[in-house]
Order: sequence, then C-alpha cells, then structure tokens
Amino acid sequence: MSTLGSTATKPSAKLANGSLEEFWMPFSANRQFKAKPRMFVSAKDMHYTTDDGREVLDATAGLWCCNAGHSRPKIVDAVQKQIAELDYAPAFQMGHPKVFQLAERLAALMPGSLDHIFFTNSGSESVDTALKIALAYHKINGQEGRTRFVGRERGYHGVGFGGISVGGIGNNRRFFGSMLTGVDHLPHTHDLSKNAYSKGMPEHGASLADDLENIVALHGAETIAAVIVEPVAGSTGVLMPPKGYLKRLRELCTKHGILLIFDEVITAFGRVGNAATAAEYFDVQPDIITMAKGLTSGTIPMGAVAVDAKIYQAFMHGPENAIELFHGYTYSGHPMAAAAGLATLDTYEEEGLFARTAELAPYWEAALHGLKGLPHVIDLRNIGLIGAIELQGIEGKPTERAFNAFLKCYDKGVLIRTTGDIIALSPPLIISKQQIDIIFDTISAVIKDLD
Ligand code: PXG
Repeated sequence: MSTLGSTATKPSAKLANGSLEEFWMPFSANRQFKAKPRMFVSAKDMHYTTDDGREVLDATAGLWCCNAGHSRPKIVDAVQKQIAELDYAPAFQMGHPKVFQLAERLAALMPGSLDHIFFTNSGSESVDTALKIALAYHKINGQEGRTRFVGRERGYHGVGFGGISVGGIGNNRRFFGSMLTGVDHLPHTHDLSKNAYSKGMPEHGASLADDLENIVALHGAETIAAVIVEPVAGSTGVLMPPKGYLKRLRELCTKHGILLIFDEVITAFGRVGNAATAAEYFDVQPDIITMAKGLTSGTIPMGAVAVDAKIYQAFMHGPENAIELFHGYTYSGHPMAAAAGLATLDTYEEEGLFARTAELAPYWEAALHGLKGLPHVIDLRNIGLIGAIELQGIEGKPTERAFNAFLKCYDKGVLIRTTGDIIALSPPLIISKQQIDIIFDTISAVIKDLD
C-alpha cells in the first residue's frame, strides 16, 4: 500500500511479520480484536492451536461448519490431489466429473423428491439462489404475480440483499436501505415464559405458524412465492421449532400454493440427529433446501440448493440449446470444493457421524442441563449436537456478559460462540464424551466467575 497522500491511521497492532490493520474483519469488533488478537495457526480433529502454542477445544465446529472435525485426512488428501489434477473448469457450458458425482451423492441424501442440486459458494448465495429459483418457477408456471416472500423474525439467512430482506435481525438490516420489497415476517418461536429449559422441541407455539394465514389474508396467496425458515434458528441463539410448528407451516404452504424453503445451512449434515437434514429428522418435506458449511466440513467454500423434482422439471422446456435458468457463479461446483464435498460425505458415511450425533445427544443434553441453577442462566435448550445457554444480560450492557464468557472460555482452552447474551454450542460430530465434559465443566466454572 502506498502511503503517499494516505490519510490512513497508523497500524494499531503488529503481527510478527506484518500489520493487523488493513484486514477489515467480518462481523467482528475490529478495534478490540486488533488491540488483543486471538489467532489460530493450525487445527487437528477437535482442537485448534493458537499462535502462542495453546490447544483450544472446538465447541463450535468453527462457525457451525467443521462437522467432521479439523484437517481430516481423507478431505486433506482429496483437496491436495484435486488442485494438482484440475484446478478449475469453467462452470458455465462446461463440466467436470466430480461436480456431477457430488450432485448425485447429495441428491440421494435429500428427503423425498428433492432430487436436483444447484451449487453456490456460501450460505448467503444459496439463500439468494433459492429465492430467485422460487420467483422464476412461479413465473414460468404462469403465476408471475407470486413475487412476495415470507421470512421470520430472528431468522438469519446470510448477508445478501435477499437474505437480509427475509431475515429478521435488526442490525443486519437497518444500515442497508430498503432491501427487497414485498417481504413479510412471521413471529419468531422463542417464548421463555412457556418453554424455558425445554429438552428438544418445546411444547408450546405450533399455532404461531397460523400467522401465515393473516399474511395470506392481507396480500392474497396468489402474490406469495415462498416462505423461508430455518428449521432450527442458529445464529440468533438456537431457537427450536415448537412441536407441530413445521408441519403446520407445511400444511399452510401446500394449501396456498406457496413454496416452503428450509434454510439448512447449519442444520444439514447430521447436526440435529441421525439424518442428513433437519427436514428428514422432523419429517417435514420442504420444496427447497439451502445448504453450505458442513457440505465440505468447512474446508473449501461451497453451498448448495436442493430443489424438488417439480421445480427442476418445470424449467426443462423450450429449445434444447436454450439456457433454462439465468443464474450461476464463476465458482459454482468448483473442482476443489467438489473434491472436498465428496471426501466429506465419505468421511460422514465411513465414520457413521450422523448416527453419532444421535448416540451422543442424550449425554450432551444431560451435560448441558446440568448447568441449571448457575448464576445468570435463564434458559438451557438443545437438540442433536446443538446447545444454547441463555444468560441474563447486564442491565444497560447487552451482550457484554456472554462476550466475557467467550473470552474467559478461550483463555481456559475452549472455543464457544455467543450471540446477544446467548452462548451457542455446536461441536464437531467426532466429539468424545470426555470432551463434552471438558466443555461444560469449563463453561460452568466461567459462568460462576462472571460479573
Ligand atoms: N443461512 C443460515 C441459516 C446461516 O446460519 C447463512 C445462511 C449464511 O451463510 P454464509 O456461508 O454466507 O455465511 C448462515 C450462516 C453464528 C454464525 O455464529 C452463523 C452463520 C455464519 C457465521 C456465524 O451463529 N450462519
């Protein structure tokens, strides 16, 4: 970077071999981090290693993505071989074998008639792709009036303009203008007054899905393209679907000809139980599923959108040499990502990792709920290998108490995630019972020590 005429402030922090200043970190408190950095330099299985040589147990699978654990041999090997063999192939009008193999493998893991796969590079791109496919599907079906979307409060669907429009997080929206028009939001399902300390799906709240009827009454079903929800909301603090809620939503979407999109960016690939998807686990069939993260166990960026047979087939008309969908990315189905995806699915299968989630879930649940009664704790909730600890925020200083817990856990060698005053846990599926104990013993000690 030239300093001639630059008004840039001096770097505030130094790496051994350079500056920390220039990198604008995503979703991070840049100044706080750069004043006291936390750096990982390597990772293996359940652990990260910091730049000062400490091992940190990963209770978050990176950011909900490294479901197979870190630097797993089969995935490392596949990626290393792939870059030497075929580094890149054009994604439009050309192919390479592994992307077709991965689509076939992935389609086989999807529930019911979700049998075609569109590849992207992230969860955000998967969401925007799913929304665009929903609009285009209705248009080619002669229902071009269906342009509205319904999301949900406290939903997170990534950071594209489509995703923040259907998403329901104030801070992710309010700085960014008017977004997509024609979006309504269902109420979120989090109700501590009725459902605190639930294990698995909470009892109360199925009728919250009926709010869709109000939105239909307001705008007319013939104007609504799709409803998008996370089966389990992750980012906003692990919000469970109440018993019967997702089925009710499915019934109402079917009744009104509205597509149902499940955003499974965090729930797919064994996170909630012995199933590839939450759709399968909850036995509710969406029309579209968005994925990313666990698809390559976080190793190479990749997302995917699985669509129902009726959607794909609706596009396969007209002249055979015509492009059917005017959408795609330079890196859709990148060879490295496809290789990583295939090796990741092999790892899940060979090690029975989805079944492992179900085997460990009762132990995980008991360990988590063992925190009941600790100071500041106002709720504990869990499903599969997901857990949340909701803390009472400090008066006038929201997020501070949980963030302090994050810093203290890190110092004690356990990586957790916080959102608001909620601690969200989602370890790699290879975790052992002994490591589960370490996570909750550490968190327990830290919570007792919080202001
Ligand atoms: N949908 C859902 C349901 C997600 O959880 C995205 C879309 C966007 O994915 P990309 O790959 O574009 O980031 C996500 C991402 C957290 C956390 O700590 C969660 C996400 C990302 C980063 C942190 O809860 N979810």
